[in-house]
Amino acid sequence: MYKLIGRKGSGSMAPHLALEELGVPYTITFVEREHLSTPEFLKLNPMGRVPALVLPTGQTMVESAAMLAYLTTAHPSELAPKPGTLAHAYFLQWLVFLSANVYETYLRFFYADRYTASGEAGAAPVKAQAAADLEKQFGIVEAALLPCLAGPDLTLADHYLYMLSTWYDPTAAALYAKHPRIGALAKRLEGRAAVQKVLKENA
Ligand SMILES: N[C@@H](CCC(=O)N[C@@H](CS)C(=O)NCC(=O)O)C(=O)O
Repeated sequence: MYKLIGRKGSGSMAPHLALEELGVPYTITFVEREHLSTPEFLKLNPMGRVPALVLPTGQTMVESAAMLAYLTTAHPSELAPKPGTLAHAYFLQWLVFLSANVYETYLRFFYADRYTASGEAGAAPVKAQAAADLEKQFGIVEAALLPCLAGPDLTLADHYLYMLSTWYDPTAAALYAKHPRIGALAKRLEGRAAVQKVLKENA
């Protein structure tokens, strides 16, 4: 049994979607932000961030993109290309691109004050740069969709993109209006029972 620790609507949605789609036994525990700085949680993730995933063997792993790479290898399915293929190379490429760039840019956008030593005045330009970076990054993703990230077939990298699209400010719909391929992918994913279930649990 996997045990996922997350917060509603946060980065834990990506492994939550993966566990649900792969049909493996798991539990999800949603914690409040204050819990992330407790000694109990810091033992699981010294960065004090969710998600954290306790594996069936009892050890814990962190980093959402690594969780998807791991889970799709441990539980092969049609939602990830076979390791060693070109499609798998692109699957990994986009997982890392999304987590290293888009996720990170969202953190600068929503927590701009953490990225400056000059208080509120410093936060505004950090946030503005992050907004510009998000536009560029989503533009790169839109151009790459064929119609999915790793090629013609849906993979869990697309679910990761979907999670990130739901964080768009002011609304996901505004992102989809600018980037119709990302919008079409989101609509397709929202038609999946596993995605609906996870969305409901994160509401
Ligand atoms: N690179 C990490 C990022 C994790 C992360 O930043 N999580 C956010 C939630 S989306 C968090 O726990 N923030 C709590 C905080 O910073 O106080 C991953 O992909 O798992």
